[in-house]
Amino acid sequence: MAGCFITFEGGEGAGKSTQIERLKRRLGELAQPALVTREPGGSPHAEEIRAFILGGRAKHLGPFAEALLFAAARIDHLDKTIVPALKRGTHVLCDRFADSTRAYQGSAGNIDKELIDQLERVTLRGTRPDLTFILDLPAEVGLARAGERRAGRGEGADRFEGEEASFHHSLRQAFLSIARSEPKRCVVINADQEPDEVEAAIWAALRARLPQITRSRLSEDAVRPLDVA
Ligand code: T5A
Repeated sequence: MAGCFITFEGGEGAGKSTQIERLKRRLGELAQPALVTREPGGSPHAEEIRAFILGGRAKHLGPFAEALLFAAARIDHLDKTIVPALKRGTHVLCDRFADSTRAYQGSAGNIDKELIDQLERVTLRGTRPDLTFILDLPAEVGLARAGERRAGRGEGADRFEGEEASFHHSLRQAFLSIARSEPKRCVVINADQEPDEVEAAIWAALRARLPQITRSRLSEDAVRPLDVA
């Protein structure tokens, strides 16, 4: 596909949304159009499923049923938003994707890995991220950040923020384990530093992994020889 598919993963309050907006801005300066989207959500039907899950209404069904709901939302998101954008040459920056199901429902929710593998295969149908940034930080630091932000908005903890500390610690290990198992796709970024430092680390990794999107499309157009054939 013409666009690059980049996902951001990590525990609660890791700084994904903050960094996605910064990256979109940088890419925009290079005339590299990027679409920002999120999971669960990112398409009208998937947003409905998001409200249902994060409102805690599927919790009593257990982690496998929740994984199926995340997958249903992902199918719609892929079909309506992600794949069309990639096909028209727009890069997609996605706040969480299939690795979150692996970590939250698979590892932390104790679902058999083989089952998660099968679900992922039928859900993604071959559309996998070109690059995944795993924003890593101690669970307590991320939860404190997310809690502060929610308090500022007068909101309470959502479905997963409200889980016990052990759940959040196992999430961190799950994301690190995904990164170890797929080193070509995943880059672990230390998210326990200032936003500018995190941004610089992400940009350096992007330049190393996907150099074609860190160059200006405008200057390429300027130097491209005329097609005289
Ligand atoms: N989920 C999702 C599953 O269980 N399975 C799945 O398959 C999927 C797709 C989604 C929930 O669903 C679960 C995981 C989640 O629990 P959400 O509301 O989308 O929920 O929440 P999160 O994805 O966790 O995102 P958050 O909004 O909580 O965190 P972000 O986006 O990682 O962090 P961000 O950038 O909003 O920053 C949080 C706060 O910290 C500050 C920001 O200003 C903000 O106030 N901040 C920093 N502070 C200090 N230093 C830095 N470097 C900072 N960077 C940001």
